[in-house]
Amino acid sequence: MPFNQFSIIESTLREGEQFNTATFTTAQKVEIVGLLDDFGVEMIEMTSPSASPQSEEDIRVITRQGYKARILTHIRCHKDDARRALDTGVDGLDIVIGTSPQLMQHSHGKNIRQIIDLAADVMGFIREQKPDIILRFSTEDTFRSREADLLRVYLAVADLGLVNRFGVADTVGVATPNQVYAMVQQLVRLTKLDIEFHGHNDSGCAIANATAALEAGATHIDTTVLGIGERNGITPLGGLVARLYTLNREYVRKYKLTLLPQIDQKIADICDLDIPFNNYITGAAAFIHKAGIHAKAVLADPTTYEILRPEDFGLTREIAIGHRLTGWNAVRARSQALGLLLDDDTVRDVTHTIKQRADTQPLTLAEIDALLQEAAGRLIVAAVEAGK
Ligand code: HCA
Ligand code: CU
Repeated sequence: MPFNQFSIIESTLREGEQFNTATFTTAQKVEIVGLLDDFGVEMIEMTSPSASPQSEEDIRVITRQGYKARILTHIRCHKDDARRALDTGVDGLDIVIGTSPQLMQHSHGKNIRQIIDLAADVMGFIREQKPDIILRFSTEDTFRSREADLLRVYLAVADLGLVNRFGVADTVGVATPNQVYAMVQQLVRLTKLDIEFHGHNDSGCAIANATAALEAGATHIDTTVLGIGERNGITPLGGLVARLYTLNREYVRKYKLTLLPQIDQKIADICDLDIPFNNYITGAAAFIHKAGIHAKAVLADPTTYEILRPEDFGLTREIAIGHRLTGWNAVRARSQALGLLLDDDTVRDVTHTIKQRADTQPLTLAEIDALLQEAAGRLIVAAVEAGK
Protein backbone atom coordinates (compact mmCIF):
# COMPACT_ATOMS: atom_id res chain seq x y z
CA MET A 1 0.00 0.00 0.00
CA PRO A 2 1.86 3.11 -1.23
CA PHE A 3 0.40 5.47 1.38
CA ASN A 4 2.21 3.50 4.05
CA GLN A 5 5.50 3.36 2.18
CA PHE A 6 5.83 6.56 0.19
CA SER A 7 8.89 8.79 0.43
CA ILE A 8 9.13 12.54 0.08
CA ILE A 9 11.78 13.89 -2.26
CA GLU A 10 12.18 17.41 -0.91
CA SER A 11 13.29 19.65 -3.74
CA THR A 12 13.34 23.10 -2.12
CA LEU A 13 17.07 23.20 -2.82
CA ARG A 14 16.56 22.32 -6.51
CA GLU A 15 13.07 23.07 -7.86
CA GLY A 16 12.69 25.65 -5.08
CA GLU A 17 15.82 27.44 -6.19
CA GLN A 18 14.06 27.99 -9.52
CA PHE A 19 11.57 30.24 -7.73
CA ASN A 20 11.85 33.90 -8.57
CA THR A 21 13.09 35.15 -5.18
CA ALA A 22 15.05 32.08 -4.07
CA THR A 23 18.84 32.13 -3.93
CA PHE A 24 20.19 30.14 -1.02
CA THR A 25 23.57 30.80 0.55
CA THR A 26 25.64 27.84 1.71
CA ALA A 27 24.73 28.58 5.33
CA GLN A 28 21.04 28.75 4.45
CA LYS A 29 21.26 25.44 2.60
CA VAL A 30 22.85 23.81 5.64
CA GLU A 31 20.11 25.23 7.84
CA ILE A 32 17.32 24.12 5.47
CA VAL A 33 18.71 20.60 5.05
CA GLY A 34 19.06 20.36 8.84
CA LEU A 35 15.40 21.27 9.34
CA LEU A 36 14.15 18.98 6.57
CA ASP A 37 16.28 16.13 7.88
CA ASP A 38 14.91 16.67 11.38
CA PHE A 39 11.39 16.77 9.96
CA GLY A 40 12.13 13.37 8.46
CA VAL A 41 11.92 13.73 4.68
CA GLU A 42 13.52 10.68 3.11
CA MET A 43 15.39 12.41 0.28
CA ILE A 44 16.67 15.90 -0.44
CA GLU A 45 17.31 17.02 -4.01
CA MET A 46 19.91 19.71 -4.74
CA THR A 47 20.62 21.86 -7.77
CA SER A 48 22.95 20.34 -10.36
CA PRO A 49 26.69 20.88 -9.77
CA SER A 50 26.81 22.00 -13.40
CA ALA A 51 24.65 25.04 -12.56
CA SER A 52 27.51 27.02 -10.94
CA PRO A 53 30.73 26.53 -8.95
CA GLN A 54 28.97 27.39 -5.68
CA SER A 55 26.20 24.91 -6.44
CA GLU A 56 28.82 22.20 -6.81
CA GLU A 57 30.65 23.19 -3.63
CA ASP A 58 27.37 23.33 -1.66
CA ILE A 59 26.55 19.72 -2.57
CA ARG A 60 29.92 18.65 -1.19
CA VAL A 61 29.29 20.60 2.01
CA ILE A 62 25.95 18.85 2.46
CA THR A 63 27.09 15.33 1.56
CA ARG A 64 29.93 15.60 4.09
CA GLN A 65 27.52 16.17 6.99
CA GLY A 66 26.03 12.67 7.21
CA TYR A 67 22.30 13.32 7.32
CA LYS A 68 19.65 10.61 7.62
CA ALA A 69 18.02 11.85 4.41
CA ARG A 70 19.56 10.63 1.15
CA ILE A 71 21.11 13.52 -0.77
CA LEU A 72 20.34 13.64 -4.47
CA THR A 73 21.22 15.96 -7.28
CA HIS A 74 19.26 16.65 -10.42
CA ILE A 75 21.02 16.60 -13.79
CA ARG A 76 20.38 16.67 -17.50
CA CYS A 77 20.83 13.42 -19.41
CA HIS A 78 24.41 14.29 -20.15
CA LYS A 79 27.71 12.48 -19.41
CA ASP A 80 29.56 15.63 -18.32
CA ASP A 81 26.80 16.49 -15.87
CA ALA A 82 26.84 12.90 -14.61
CA ARG A 83 30.61 12.91 -14.14
CA ARG A 84 30.53 16.12 -12.09
CA ALA A 85 27.57 14.91 -10.04
CA LEU A 86 29.20 11.56 -9.25
CA ASP A 87 32.23 13.40 -7.98
CA THR A 88 30.23 15.28 -5.31
CA GLY A 89 29.48 12.17 -3.25
CA VAL A 90 25.69 12.27 -3.58
CA ASP A 91 23.61 9.19 -2.79
CA GLY A 92 21.56 9.47 -5.95
CA LEU A 93 21.14 11.09 -9.35
CA ASP A 94 17.84 12.27 -10.78
CA ILE A 95 18.13 12.40 -14.55
CA VAL A 96 15.63 14.17 -16.75
CA ILE A 97 15.10 14.62 -20.48
CA GLY A 98 12.18 16.22 -22.30
CA THR A 99 9.90 14.00 -24.38
CA SER A 100 7.06 16.35 -25.37
CA PRO A 101 7.01 17.61 -28.97
CA GLN A 102 7.62 21.12 -27.58
CA LEU A 103 10.75 20.14 -25.65
CA MET A 104 12.11 17.76 -28.28
CA GLN A 105 11.98 20.65 -30.74
CA HIS A 106 13.02 23.60 -28.57
CA SER A 107 15.03 22.12 -25.67
CA HIS A 108 17.43 19.42 -26.95
CA GLY A 109 16.45 18.75 -30.57
CA LYS A 110 16.61 14.94 -30.26
CA ASN A 111 14.08 12.39 -31.46
CA ILE A 112 12.85 9.43 -29.43
CA ARG A 113 15.45 6.99 -30.80
CA GLN A 114 18.23 9.43 -29.93
CA ILE A 115 16.76 10.00 -26.45
CA ILE A 116 16.81 6.25 -25.79
CA ASP A 117 20.39 5.88 -27.05
CA LEU A 118 21.55 8.83 -24.97
CA ALA A 119 19.82 7.51 -21.85
CA ALA A 120 21.45 4.10 -22.33
CA ASP A 121 24.85 5.70 -22.77
CA VAL A 122 24.63 8.09 -19.79
CA MET A 123 23.09 5.61 -17.39
CA GLY A 124 25.43 2.82 -18.44
CA PHE A 125 28.31 5.17 -17.68
CA ILE A 126 26.89 6.08 -14.25
CA ARG A 127 26.36 2.44 -13.27
CA GLU A 128 29.91 1.59 -14.31
CA GLN A 129 31.28 4.36 -12.10
CA LYS A 130 29.00 3.84 -9.10
CA PRO A 131 27.12 0.52 -9.17
CA ASP A 132 25.26 1.33 -5.93
CA ILE A 133 24.09 4.87 -6.61
CA ILE A 134 20.33 5.50 -6.58
CA LEU A 135 19.46 6.25 -10.18
CA ARG A 136 16.22 7.80 -11.39
CA PHE A 137 15.17 8.50 -14.95
CA SER A 138 12.40 10.97 -15.70
CA THR A 139 10.73 12.38 -18.77
CA GLU A 140 10.23 16.12 -18.61
CA ASP A 141 6.77 17.32 -19.67
CA THR A 142 5.40 13.77 -19.42
CA PHE A 143 1.80 14.87 -19.72
CA ARG A 144 2.19 16.65 -23.06
CA SER A 145 4.28 13.84 -24.52
CA ARG A 146 2.76 11.35 -26.96
CA GLU A 147 1.81 8.20 -25.11
CA ALA A 148 3.50 5.96 -27.67
CA ASP A 149 6.74 7.96 -27.31
CA LEU A 150 6.63 7.74 -23.53
CA LEU A 151 6.07 4.01 -23.48
CA ARG A 152 8.88 3.44 -25.96
CA VAL A 153 11.27 5.43 -23.77
CA TYR A 154 10.24 3.98 -20.41
CA LEU A 155 10.17 0.40 -21.65
CA ALA A 156 13.53 0.71 -23.38
CA VAL A 157 15.11 2.24 -20.26
CA ALA A 158 13.46 -0.37 -18.01
CA ASP A 159 14.94 -3.11 -20.21
CA LEU A 160 18.43 -1.77 -19.57
CA GLY A 161 17.99 -2.74 -15.92
CA LEU A 162 20.01 0.27 -14.77
CA VAL A 163 17.54 2.51 -12.95
CA ASN A 164 15.93 2.22 -9.53
CA ARG A 165 13.06 4.56 -10.18
CA PHE A 166 11.13 6.29 -12.94
CA GLY A 167 9.82 9.82 -12.63
CA VAL A 168 6.82 11.42 -14.28
CA ALA A 169 6.74 15.19 -14.41
CA ASP A 170 3.80 17.49 -14.92
CA THR A 171 6.21 20.23 -15.92
CA VAL A 172 3.61 22.79 -16.95
CA GLY A 173 0.88 21.94 -14.42
CA VAL A 174 -1.56 20.76 -17.04
CA ALA A 175 -2.46 17.27 -15.79
CA THR A 176 -5.66 16.30 -13.98
CA PRO A 177 -5.79 13.74 -11.15
CA ASN A 178 -7.41 11.18 -13.45
CA GLN A 179 -4.65 11.56 -16.03
CA VAL A 180 -1.96 11.22 -13.36
CA TYR A 181 -3.67 8.15 -11.94
CA ALA A 182 -3.87 6.47 -15.36
CA MET A 183 -0.25 7.27 -16.25
CA VAL A 184 1.21 6.09 -12.94
CA GLN A 185 -0.91 2.96 -12.88
CA GLN A 186 0.26 2.06 -16.37
CA LEU A 187 3.92 2.56 -15.49
CA VAL A 188 3.64 0.57 -12.27
CA ARG A 189 2.11 -2.32 -14.22
CA LEU A 190 4.53 -2.22 -17.12
CA THR A 191 7.83 -1.49 -15.40
CA LYS A 192 7.46 -2.81 -11.82
CA LEU A 193 9.81 -0.01 -10.76
CA ASP A 194 9.34 2.67 -8.11
CA ILE A 195 7.52 5.68 -9.54
CA GLU A 196 8.06 9.31 -8.56
CA PHE A 197 5.62 12.12 -9.28
CA HIS A 198 6.66 15.75 -9.77
CA GLY A 199 3.75 18.12 -10.28
CA HIS A 200 3.57 21.84 -11.00
CA ASN A 201 0.70 23.91 -9.71
CA ASP A 202 -0.17 26.23 -12.60
CA SER A 203 -3.80 25.15 -12.57
CA GLY A 204 -4.07 24.30 -8.87
CA CYS A 205 -3.91 20.49 -9.05
CA ALA A 206 -0.44 19.82 -7.63
CA ILE A 207 -1.61 18.32 -4.33
CA ALA A 208 -4.53 16.44 -5.88
CA ASN A 209 -2.25 15.08 -8.58
CA ALA A 210 0.35 13.92 -6.06
CA THR A 211 -2.41 12.16 -4.14
CA ALA A 212 -3.71 10.51 -7.30
CA ALA A 213 -0.18 9.35 -8.06
CA LEU A 214 0.05 7.68 -4.64
CA GLU A 215 -3.39 6.12 -5.10
CA ALA A 216 -2.16 4.63 -8.37
CA GLY A 217 0.94 3.15 -6.74
CA ALA A 218 3.58 5.88 -6.89
CA THR A 219 6.26 5.51 -4.24
CA HIS A 220 7.88 8.96 -4.25
CA ILE A 221 6.46 12.50 -4.31
CA ASP A 222 8.43 15.68 -4.99
CA THR A 223 7.68 18.66 -2.77
CA THR A 224 9.11 22.04 -1.91
CA VAL A 225 8.53 24.13 1.18
CA LEU A 226 5.54 26.46 0.56
CA GLY A 227 5.46 24.94 -2.95
CA ILE A 228 8.09 27.33 -4.31
CA GLY A 229 9.52 26.53 -7.73
CA GLU A 230 9.52 27.56 -11.36
CA ARG A 231 6.58 29.98 -12.00
CA ASN A 232 4.06 29.32 -9.17
CA GLY A 233 5.79 26.13 -8.08
CA ILE A 234 4.96 22.52 -7.26
CA THR A 235 3.27 20.37 -4.60
CA PRO A 236 3.93 22.07 -1.24
CA LEU A 237 5.38 19.98 1.57
CA GLY A 238 2.78 21.24 4.08
CA GLY A 239 -0.06 20.79 1.61
CA LEU A 240 0.90 17.20 0.91
CA VAL A 241 1.18 16.54 4.63
CA ALA A 242 -2.27 18.08 5.21
CA ARG A 243 -3.76 15.96 2.42
CA LEU A 244 -2.27 12.70 3.67
CA TYR A 245 -2.98 13.46 7.34
CA THR A 246 -6.64 13.93 6.54
CA LEU A 247 -6.73 10.56 4.78
CA ASN A 248 -5.10 8.88 7.74
CA ARG A 249 -2.90 10.48 10.39
CA GLU A 250 -0.77 7.34 10.44
CA TYR A 251 0.53 8.10 6.93
CA VAL A 252 2.48 11.12 8.21
CA ARG A 253 3.27 9.96 11.72
CA LYS A 254 6.85 9.31 10.58
CA TYR A 255 7.42 13.06 10.20
CA LYS A 256 8.07 15.58 12.98
CA LEU A 257 4.99 17.63 12.20
CA THR A 258 5.59 20.26 14.87
CA LEU A 259 8.57 21.51 12.82
CA LEU A 260 6.38 22.50 9.88
CA PRO A 261 5.61 26.08 11.04
CA GLN A 262 9.32 26.76 11.54
CA ILE A 263 10.20 25.26 8.15
CA ASP A 264 7.54 27.30 6.29
CA GLN A 265 8.58 30.47 8.12
CA LYS A 266 12.27 29.89 7.38
CA ILE A 267 11.67 29.67 3.61
CA ALA A 268 9.24 32.61 3.70
CA ASP A 269 11.90 34.72 5.45
CA ILE A 270 14.73 33.67 3.13
CA CYS A 271 12.65 34.27 -0.01
CA ASP A 272 11.15 37.49 1.35
CA LEU A 273 7.59 36.15 1.20
CA ASP A 274 4.61 36.15 3.51
CA ILE A 275 3.14 32.73 4.25
CA PRO A 276 -0.19 33.01 2.36
CA PHE A 277 -3.18 33.55 4.72
CA ASN A 278 -4.84 30.43 3.31
CA ASN A 279 -1.78 28.19 3.40
CA TYR A 280 -2.28 24.59 4.48
CA ILE A 281 -1.68 24.27 8.23
CA THR A 282 0.55 27.32 8.65
CA GLY A 283 -1.55 30.06 7.03
CA ALA A 284 -2.70 32.69 9.52
CA ALA A 285 -6.35 31.72 8.92
CA ALA A 286 -5.91 27.93 9.03
CA PHE A 287 -7.25 27.49 12.57
CA ILE A 288 -9.46 30.56 13.11
CA HIS A 289 -13.17 29.89 13.66
CA LYS A 290 -15.52 32.79 13.23
CA ALA A 291 -19.28 32.29 12.89
CA GLY A 292 -21.13 31.90 16.20
CA ILE A 293 -22.47 28.49 15.19
CA HIS A 294 -18.97 27.24 14.38
CA ALA A 295 -17.49 28.71 17.55
CA LYS A 296 -20.13 27.04 19.73
CA ALA A 297 -19.53 23.63 18.17
CA VAL A 298 -15.73 23.91 18.18
CA LEU A 299 -15.75 24.94 21.83
CA ALA A 300 -17.78 21.82 22.61
CA ASP A 301 -15.71 19.53 20.37
CA PRO A 302 -13.06 20.80 17.90
CA THR A 303 -13.60 17.88 15.50
CA THR A 304 -16.96 19.34 14.52
CA TYR A 305 -15.18 21.82 12.26
CA GLU A 306 -11.53 20.75 12.28
CA ILE A 307 -10.08 17.93 10.23
CA LEU A 308 -6.52 18.83 11.23
CA ARG A 309 -5.62 19.15 14.90
CA PRO A 310 -3.56 22.33 15.35
CA GLU A 311 -1.75 20.89 18.36
CA ASP A 312 -0.32 18.10 16.17
CA PHE A 313 1.60 20.85 14.38
CA GLY A 314 2.50 22.80 17.51
CA LEU A 315 -0.21 25.38 16.75
CA THR A 316 -3.32 26.62 18.53
CA ARG A 317 -6.81 27.35 17.33
CA GLU A 318 -8.38 30.74 17.70
CA ILE A 319 -12.00 31.75 18.09
CA ALA A 320 -12.66 35.15 16.53
CA ILE A 321 -15.14 37.01 18.72
CA GLY A 322 -15.24 40.70 17.86
CA HIS A 323 -17.47 40.60 14.79
CA ARG A 324 -21.16 40.76 13.93
CA LEU A 325 -21.40 36.99 13.32
CA THR A 326 -20.29 36.22 16.85
CA GLY A 327 -22.34 34.15 19.30
CA TRP A 328 -22.73 34.17 23.04
CA ASN A 329 -20.99 30.82 23.52
CA ALA A 330 -17.78 32.33 22.18
CA VAL A 331 -18.21 35.38 24.40
CA ARG A 332 -18.87 33.19 27.44
CA ALA A 333 -15.76 31.12 26.69
CA ARG A 334 -13.74 34.34 26.60
CA SER A 335 -15.18 35.54 29.91
CA GLN A 336 -14.32 32.18 31.47
CA ALA A 337 -10.79 32.40 30.07
CA LEU A 338 -10.51 35.75 31.85
CA GLY A 339 -11.71 34.12 35.06
CA LEU A 340 -14.92 36.20 35.16
CA LEU A 341 -18.04 34.56 36.52
CA LEU A 342 -20.77 36.18 34.45
CA ASP A 343 -24.34 34.90 34.41
CA ASP A 344 -25.87 33.98 31.05
CA ASP A 345 -28.01 37.14 30.82
CA THR A 346 -24.96 39.34 31.25
CA VAL A 347 -23.03 37.38 28.61
CA ARG A 348 -25.97 37.76 26.22
CA ASP A 349 -26.04 41.52 26.91
CA VAL A 350 -22.32 41.86 26.15
CA THR A 351 -22.80 39.76 23.00
CA HIS A 352 -25.54 42.11 21.90
CA THR A 353 -23.29 45.13 22.47
CA ILE A 354 -20.45 43.48 20.49
CA LYS A 355 -22.75 42.75 17.54
CA GLN A 356 -24.12 46.30 17.54
CA ARG A 357 -20.69 47.89 17.64
CA ALA A 358 -19.24 45.40 15.13
CA ASP A 359 -21.83 46.50 12.59
CA THR A 360 -19.76 49.67 12.40
CA GLN A 361 -16.32 48.18 12.99
CA PRO A 362 -14.95 44.84 14.27
CA LEU A 363 -13.72 44.90 17.88
CA THR A 364 -10.26 43.93 19.05
CA LEU A 365 -9.84 41.29 21.71
CA ALA A 366 -8.73 44.04 24.11
CA GLU A 367 -12.00 45.89 23.50
CA ILE A 368 -14.02 42.73 24.10
CA ASP A 369 -12.09 42.06 27.28
CA ALA A 370 -12.80 45.62 28.42
CA LEU A 371 -16.56 45.12 27.82
CA LEU A 372 -16.48 41.88 29.80
CA GLN A 373 -14.48 43.46 32.65
CA GLU A 374 -16.91 46.38 32.78
CA ALA A 375 -19.87 44.01 32.89
CA ALA A 376 -18.21 42.06 35.72
CA GLY A 377 -17.54 45.35 37.55
CA ARG A 378 -21.20 46.38 37.27
CA LEU A 379 -22.27 43.00 38.67
CA ILE A 380 -20.00 43.46 41.69
CA VAL A 381 -21.29 46.97 42.31
CA ALA A 382 -24.88 45.71 42.00
CA ALA A 383 -24.15 42.85 44.42
CA VAL A 384 -22.58 45.24 46.94
CA GLU A 385 -25.49 47.66 46.64
CA ALA A 386 -27.98 44.79 47.07
CA GLY A 387 -26.10 43.66 50.17
CA LYS A 388 -26.29 47.10 51.84
C1 HCA B 1 12.16 21.73 -15.10
C2 HCA B 1 12.47 20.29 -14.80
C3 HCA B 1 11.54 19.62 -13.85
C4 HCA B 1 12.09 18.21 -13.65
C5 HCA B 1 11.22 17.29 -12.90
C6 HCA B 1 11.82 15.93 -12.65
C7 HCA B 1 10.11 19.55 -14.42
O1 HCA B 1 11.34 21.96 -15.95
O2 HCA B 1 12.78 22.62 -14.50
O3 HCA B 1 13.02 15.76 -12.77
O4 HCA B 1 11.06 15.02 -12.31
O5 HCA B 1 9.20 20.15 -13.85
O6 HCA B 1 9.94 18.90 -15.44
O7 HCA B 1 11.49 20.32 -12.63
CU1 CU C 1 9.65 21.10 -12.02
